[in-house]
Amino acid sequence: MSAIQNQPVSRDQAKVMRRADLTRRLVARLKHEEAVIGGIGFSNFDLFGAGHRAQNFYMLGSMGLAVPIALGVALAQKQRRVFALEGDGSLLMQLGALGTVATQRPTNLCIVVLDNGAYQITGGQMAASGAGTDLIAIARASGLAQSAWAADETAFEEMVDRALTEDGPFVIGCRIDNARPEKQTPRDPSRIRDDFMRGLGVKK
Ligand SMILES: Cc1ncc(C[n+]2csc(CCOP(=O)(O)OP(=O)(O)O)c2C)c(N)n1
Repeated sequence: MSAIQNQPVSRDQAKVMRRADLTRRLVARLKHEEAVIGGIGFSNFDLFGAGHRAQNFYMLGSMGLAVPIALGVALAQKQRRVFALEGDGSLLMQLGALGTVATQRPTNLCIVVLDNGAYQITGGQMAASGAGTDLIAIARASGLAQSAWAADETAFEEMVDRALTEDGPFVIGCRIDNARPEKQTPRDPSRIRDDFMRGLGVKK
């Protein structure tokens, strides 16, 4: 049994949820300047759409970097909880990051995998996850025992609460829809970097 969810469900059993709604639910639970890294794809658009926070970083341009960036922040600032919001296509491009997280074992890191089975932002091409590749099974096999699919929104919130209060690393798998994002992140990478560094207290 996974430590992060009391009643584990398979990817097929997990409810397909609204990506923007899940992102809002996550952000609403953050009270202690937790860092959130939104990966390329619609995950960072929805993170911006949920309301800009100084501790948000929006990855533009490169797939698969939300987890490595979040890992770096988690290791550098162990007192801060850190979330990575990564699309399934992007995580598939950087699967080795899961083994690196398992090796480093940051207790303050939670990876949220947003799985729509597709590369949505580039036109909805099917990803391996859409044909049965189970990213939570891969996370567990990579050494991340506290990995589970969120059965529904209530389970997702419970899992986020555990990630905010208990020792990780955690991986939360979310089946999500293909809705268009409500907003787009302004494309200004150096400003995103500088704002984030200020938000983490490492730049004046
Ligand atoms: C190395 C690399 N390959 C391809 C692209 C083009 N690209 C940008 S986003 C994206 C799809 C991302 O898929 P996913 O992470 O599942 O997010 P979604 O679009 O479904 O929200 C692709 C193929 C890229 N930016 N970088």
